[in-house]
This record gives sequence, C-alpha cells and structure tokens, in this order.
Amino acid sequence: MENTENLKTEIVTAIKNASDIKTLEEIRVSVLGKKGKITELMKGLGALSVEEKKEMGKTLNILKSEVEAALEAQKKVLEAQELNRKLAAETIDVTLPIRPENQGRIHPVSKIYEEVVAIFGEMGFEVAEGPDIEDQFHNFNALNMPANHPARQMQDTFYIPNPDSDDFDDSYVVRTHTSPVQIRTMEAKRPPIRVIAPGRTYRSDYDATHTPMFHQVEGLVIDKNITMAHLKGCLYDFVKAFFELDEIPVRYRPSYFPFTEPSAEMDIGCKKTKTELKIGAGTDWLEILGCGMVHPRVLEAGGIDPNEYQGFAFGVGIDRLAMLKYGIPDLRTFFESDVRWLKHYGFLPLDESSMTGGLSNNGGMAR
Ligand code: 2NL
Repeated sequence: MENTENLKTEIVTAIKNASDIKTLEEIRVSVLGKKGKITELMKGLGALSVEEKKEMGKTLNILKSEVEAALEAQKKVLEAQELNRKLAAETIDVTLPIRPENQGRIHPVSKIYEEVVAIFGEMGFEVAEGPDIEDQFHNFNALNMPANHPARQMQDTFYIPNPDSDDFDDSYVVRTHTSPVQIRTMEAKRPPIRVIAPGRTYRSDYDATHTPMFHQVEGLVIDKNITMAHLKGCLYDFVKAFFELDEIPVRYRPSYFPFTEPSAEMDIGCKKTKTELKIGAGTDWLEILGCGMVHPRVLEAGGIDPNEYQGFAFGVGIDRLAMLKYGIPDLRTFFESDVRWLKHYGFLPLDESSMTGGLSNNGGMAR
C-alpha cells in the first residue's frame, strides 16, 4: 500500500512538472501505456490471492483514475499556456495604418454610384435592383417598344438565346437600360412609388465615351397628380447636390424616348475652355440626363391605371457623370483594371459618401 502512495506522489509530481504536451504524453505512456508502471502492477494482480486481488485491484483502480485526472488537469493547463503564448505572439494592432503601397482604392464609378444613392436616398427614394439578363417584355415591350420598333435596333442589343425556344422573340437580352427594374417594381408594388434603379447595362458600342458594359441610374416617381413641375424640382435638387453647388443654371430641351411623353433632356450651365470644363456658370450647356412623364402605355404595362396615376422618370449615365465630375477623358480606361489608373483616379475607402459628411470628399481623393 505504501508502495502505491509513493508511486502516486512520484507520478503526480512528474505530471505537475511537465512543461509541455510532449513530456506529458511520455509520462502517460510510461505509467498507463502497454508497459507502463500501473499497467504492469495490474498485470501482477493475477498472482495474488482472491482477498489481496480485491484489495489491490481497488487501490490500483483509484490510483489509475487519480493519475488520469492529474494528466487531464495538466493538459488543460499546458493548452491554456500555449493559447496565451500564441495570442500574445500573434496580436495585431488594428489601429495601425495600412502600408501605403497596399492601400486599395474605390473605383470612381462606385464613388458616383454611392453619391447618387445618397442624394436620392435623402429625398426618400428606395433603391431597386433586378437581373442583368432580362426577357424582352421587361426590357422592351413594357417600355412601349414593341417588336420591330426602330428603338430596338438603336439600342445595339446583345441577345442571349433561349434554350427552350427557337422563336427570336423569346430570346433573352442583357438589359440595355435599368428600366426593366422599374417595370418589375410597378408589377410588384402599388403607388405611391419612389425608386431609383442603379446598375450595370449593356450595349454593343465602343469608343472614347461608350463601352459595351456601362452604368446607369434611372428614377421613377408615380402618384396621383404628379406633374412635370415635380420632375423639374427633383432633378434641379439632384444636380445641385451632385455638383455641390448652391445654384446652377438648367434648361430642358424637348426630346424623344418611347417610354416617356413628353420627353426632355436636361442641360446644365457651364464654361468650356480648351483645357477646362467649369460647371455651374457660363454661357455653354452640357447635357446631363434624359427624362419625361411616364407614357400611359408603360404605366398600363406595369399594371397601373394611367387615368388614376401619373409619373415622371429619368435616366442618367453614371460613367458619364464620373467623367464629368473627375475630368476623366476616356471611358474605356474605366474598365481596364489598371492599378496605376485606379491609384490616380480612385478614392480612399474610408471617405464615405453621405449628404451630411460631405458628398464627394475631394480632400480624400487619392491624387
Ligand atoms: C437617358 C434617358 C431615360 C427613362 C429613362 C423610364 C423608365 C420607366 C418608365 C419611363 Cl419604367 N421612363 N426611364 C425615362 C426617360 C429617360 O433615360 O438618356 N439615359 C441615359
């Protein structure tokens, strides 16, 4: 008996002194392994008398579970030590600034997108989104552009075959504008409606001011008694907020879109010189967006009674706004993924666009 007491003290002391998991495991094997001390003692039980066997068996079982408990406890201690050591060694100071050469940039298109959403958000518009691949009903027919309508050819559409139909009218398109999003909004909601639909759009066109993928934001307001005066007030507030000016000359020229009647294009006053474009003053004009009163047939296609409701709508090219606001001459460079370009024209990630925090934060511009 004394034997086992001494053995227990010896083993438990060794366990408590073990300074790493490997040593602890060696001790476990030397005590409880196939040829371990306690295992050997247990094997020896067979040679004892029944009485002794009962007594000694009990003692050895107690010893074994005490040793197991000591091993488990020390393992926990060592694991906690190891974790603390790791945590101390791997601390990251999240307040440290990023290495300047690794600092990412916000693309000018993303920046404008955020600014436009901030401005219209403040006016109470909701942001609506929809699929890039559309059926022809939502991209064309519902917008008063039936099959063979000349505007369909005008839009240089990319068509996508419909695997379930050989009929060309059933083929899909990559949306040529974000208007289908507003058709879907009309289908899903009852007026009053006040939404903007920003997103990617696609047309087969490529030069300094056109890329096959580009960005648009369209707006739609529908309620009883909506007039052209609401349109003018809304868009005037938009351009003032966007160009961060208290006053800005604007004019509306008559235009044509199949989905609005009447239709107009909005110009803002500016001064053009050989090297500079100054917005907000001067005798020159710059086209900024297209707009109009929603065509009754478009309201009907969206499931809204044109005798009860009217609406106005507008469409702005986001990329064009970026080119104007930041003086970027060639649209094609926007989508070349050239990091040197992005370093020059991009924005620092923490310069958030908001109506209260300063819209464009030009102080934060990377150049
Ligand atoms: C442009 C012209 C415009 C619209 C887009 C629209 C949408 C619905 C109904 C009626 Cl659902 N109109 N959108 C209206 C007028 C002009 O865009 O030149 N954009 C760059």
